[in-house]
Amino acid sequence: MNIAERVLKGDRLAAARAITLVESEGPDAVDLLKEIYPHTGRAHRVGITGPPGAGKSTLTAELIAFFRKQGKTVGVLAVDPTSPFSGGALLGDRIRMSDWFTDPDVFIRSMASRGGTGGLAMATQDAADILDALGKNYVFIETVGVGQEELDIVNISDTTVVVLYPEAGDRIQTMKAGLMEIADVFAVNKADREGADRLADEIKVMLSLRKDWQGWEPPVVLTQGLTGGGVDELAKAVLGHMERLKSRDMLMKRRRKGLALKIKTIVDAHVKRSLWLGEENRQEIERAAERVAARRQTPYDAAAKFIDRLRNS
Ligand SMILES: Nc1nc2c(ncn2[C@@H]2O[C@H](COP(=O)(O)OP(=O)(O)O)[C@@H](O)[C@H]2O)c(=O)[nH]1
Ligand SMILES: [Mg+2]
Repeated sequence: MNIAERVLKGDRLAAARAITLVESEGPDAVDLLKEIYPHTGRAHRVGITGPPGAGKSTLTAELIAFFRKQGKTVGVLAVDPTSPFSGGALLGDRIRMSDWFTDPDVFIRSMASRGGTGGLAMATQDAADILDALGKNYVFIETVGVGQEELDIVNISDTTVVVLYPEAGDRIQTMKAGLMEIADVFAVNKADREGADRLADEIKVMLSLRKDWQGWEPPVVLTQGLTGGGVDELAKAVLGHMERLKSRDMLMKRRRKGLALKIKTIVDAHVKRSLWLGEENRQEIERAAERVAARRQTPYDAAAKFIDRLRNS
């Protein structure tokens, strides 16, 4: 049996190897995805994003507990440049991510960050497909919500949970705009601390100013990662969002949007690569640079001329 067949049979080791393949972006990965793809699309993909230290990993570990109690299987992809499994590593925590390492129905993997080229989002999406093919009912994707690449989470998840916490005030201010746009569900974590209610109210006020939620107003759930408080409600909000997507025929629409972006990204990368592979195009650019340096042409005219030449060739 090849790796793809083993993944489809539920072989965890094969899934781990398959994810390493997509991380390395080789042709083997393309073949593998071709084989598993008809068997994907079943898992509910849930993005968990928010600032570092908000409690994403802690809440994810709690959500795993919720879904495992229902007999569901779970995959977790942690895209965290710092320490993906630090969540709940401290004494006194109820459930830690690492507590799930030995459960055969939970698959946890951290994705290696390769310097924000967009390749990480791509590999993460492929990895989600692999866990989907492996038969996981839910795939959680944890990312740190800073910068543009991480906001890609919205394009690879069916439901996006934004985790915030009271002390993060300033940082949240700067990220608010982006995070407000992408959240399907808000978790105001560390509800045991002061300011949680106020933050939840603030979020609700901001949400009320928006009009284009298309039939889904993101719930704001107070959670306590350390005690598990509010986690049932959070899980139900996530499930409710999926229900709504399905009942309004929005699931396919949402997925198509994300997939269109992915196809474009693949085409972009291919075009870029093949464009500068040949000596001829590179030399043409060198000659153009001479003309521009001699002030006979602007860079824009040179580029337009180059594009014209490509079109006619
Ligand atoms: N006080 C308090 N601390 C929490 C809560 N949830 C998580 N933490 C702690 O916050 C820290 C960061 O949690 P972690 O899950 O690693 O955050 P992540 O970076 O968003 O994944 C850890 O020390 C957790 O134990 C909570 O509800 N209340
Ligand atoms: Mg984490």
